[in-house]
Amino acid sequence: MKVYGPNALRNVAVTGHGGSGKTSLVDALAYVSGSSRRHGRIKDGSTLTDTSPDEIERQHSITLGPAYAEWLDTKINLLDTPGYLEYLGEAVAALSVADAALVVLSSTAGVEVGTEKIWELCDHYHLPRMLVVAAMDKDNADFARVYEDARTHLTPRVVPVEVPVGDGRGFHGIVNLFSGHCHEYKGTRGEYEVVPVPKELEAQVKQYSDQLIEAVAATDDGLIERYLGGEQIPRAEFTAAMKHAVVTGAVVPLFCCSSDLTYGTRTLLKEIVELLPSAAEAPLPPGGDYDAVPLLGRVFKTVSEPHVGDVTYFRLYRGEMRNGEEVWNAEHGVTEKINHLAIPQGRDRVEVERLMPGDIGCVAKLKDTHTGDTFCRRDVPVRLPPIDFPEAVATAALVTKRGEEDKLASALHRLHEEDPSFHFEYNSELGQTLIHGMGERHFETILGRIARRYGVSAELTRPRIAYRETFRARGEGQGKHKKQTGGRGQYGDCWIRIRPLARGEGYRFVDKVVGGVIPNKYIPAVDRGIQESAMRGVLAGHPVVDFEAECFDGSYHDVDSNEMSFKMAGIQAFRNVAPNCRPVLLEPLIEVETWAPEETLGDVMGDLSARRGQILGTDREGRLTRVRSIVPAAELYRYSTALHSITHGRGTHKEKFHGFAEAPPEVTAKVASDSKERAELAHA
Ligand SMILES: Nc1nc2c(ncn2[C@@H]2O[C@H](COP(=O)(O)OP(=O)(O)OP(=O)(O)O)[C@@H](O)[C@H]2O)c(=O)[nH]1
Ligand SMILES: [Mg+2]
Repeated sequence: MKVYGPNALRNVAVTGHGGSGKTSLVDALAYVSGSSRRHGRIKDGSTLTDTSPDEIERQHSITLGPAYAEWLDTKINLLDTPGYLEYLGEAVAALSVADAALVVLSSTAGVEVGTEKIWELCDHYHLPRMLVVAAMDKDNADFARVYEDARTHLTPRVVPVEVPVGDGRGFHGIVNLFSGHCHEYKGTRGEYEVVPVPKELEAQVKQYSDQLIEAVAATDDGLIERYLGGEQIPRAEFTAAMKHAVVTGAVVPLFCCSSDLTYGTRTLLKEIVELLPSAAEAPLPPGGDYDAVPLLGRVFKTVSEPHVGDVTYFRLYRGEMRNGEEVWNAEHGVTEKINHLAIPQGRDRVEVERLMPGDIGCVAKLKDTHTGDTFCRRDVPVRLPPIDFPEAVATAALVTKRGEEDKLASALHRLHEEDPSFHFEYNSELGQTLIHGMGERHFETILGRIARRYGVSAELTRPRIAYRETFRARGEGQGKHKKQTGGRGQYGDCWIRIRPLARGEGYRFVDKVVGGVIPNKYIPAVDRGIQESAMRGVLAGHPVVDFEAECFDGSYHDVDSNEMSFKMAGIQAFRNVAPNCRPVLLEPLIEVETWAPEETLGDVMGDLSARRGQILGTDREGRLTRVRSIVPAAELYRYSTALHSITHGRGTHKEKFHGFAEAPPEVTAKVASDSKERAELAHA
């Protein structure tokens, strides 16, 4: 394999909404360039970057897939990303190491939610972009409409640089506005013949050309003067100005292609080389001054592969890396030996002796290196800021067979290191393992991997709810603990008053004992007893909160009293008094923000009401409407799945803990009876 230096490298994240044609395009580009030997197809499960069994089975991408295409003495690294929002973490990882993005638009659907989300992320990472309308050969493909859509919903700076000849099944050529040539496609490797521009397209070509030249000239004072003076701008000069406009984001060029037919792929390869920044030109990652750092690389993906073990993918920013060398992982403080240094092409790895700065490589069997880590030299340690993985939006509980809990935890741990967009915890209050991530589809993928790779089967269930209890009335009473069993006895006696506190105030203990009726040293024991008993609940076994307990009287025995006896007295007192203080159940409430298209709003709000949600308000955000609501946590299980189906995949949501509120009587009754059942089962 040829060695490419930073000037001859392009790092491009191929992104867009789910199913827009990214994987097919990456495959076609690699194939047409000659860097990949066959032209794979989604339906045959033979593409370069959808290689895992679950990707092949579901026919969509789940993880990011690295590939490359060599064209015009340049190595174009293509990072194929999944489009579905459940796997957004993978797209974020790719964007965080790319120098530019190729945003793929569906020729039939145009701009979709995923496109908008990706667009925001590209803004966040300040990435130069090219847009491409893929699958132009599909029935109902409509280039003009998609262009209009991109202009209104993504950016007014989008400018077509190509005009398709024929839409849908009739798609057979492309007019290139740079050259003014019309390409008529022949063959299956993007080959074409130059033919005259069809008469019926002349007006359109003229309009788009003028628009393109004006847009580019406008970014350069000298150029605009010459253009307005009627001068023809030479091609090389125009390309340089165009590149500058693309890199600064002043212009976003729009292309079109068909990956299935390979039409338009050669131009796309050429324009990636000509218009997108090289690894030498692209800025170093933000977060520090890395100019003088001799070695800097970022791990953006790790995956454990059958027969190979862990494979680590990284982007090198500074310094060369040689096979057999050692690097320092500052995150985990370990020296890692680089063995089998390779360049990834889908699931294949082309072994190389050295990797140049700017390139993307992979290495097998590292000791302790995970997604997001930084490679550097031990004498100049650096840690790049962490990758901004998206916040979790869904939670579920996991159950596994008895005795498999440890295996499950260690499998989840391994997988989390590969995919930091999910995390998990054992919640001791609920007695459940909880998983937080991007949605049920994400969880199912994770469970599938755990089963296949580690042989642990687990299922998703409804998470238990962390209810609380509190009081609505005051009460007072005694707790007396007295035991006389042969030798030394036990004696503790206290009187307490309980008073409700405001929501969120927690627990307060007040010592009102006078005259030493309970010796000072035993009073903390009474407090502990009350707290311990309150933890076990009154109504339904959930911790009691927001109340004050005041100890105001009691008695003791010179010989038999001790701390234990007064703790028992505190427990007794709470048990006696609490049932008379009108205990109530508190349920956790979640603040939910839902984004949905206007036309689905009725259904979205109806669904929230059915979940006992209280709508706080709605407002417009771009093309979507945001609905703010407060919904009981108990009603939110599988909300992301429901929202997905109500909005046909276009809705998203965020959750944030809001607080506790008194549960309605029917909920209280149900929770209390469930808790009684559980207690009886436990005693049986
Ligand atoms: N007719 C036609 N179909 C295409 C073309 N490109 C992709 N498709 C089809 O469109 C569907 C989606 O293509 P993918 O390449 O998987 O799209 P993707 O953007 O990678 O999808 P995700 O990974 O799920 O986000 C598949 O059924 C493809 O066969 C094309 O050029 N022409
Ligand atoms: Mg894909």
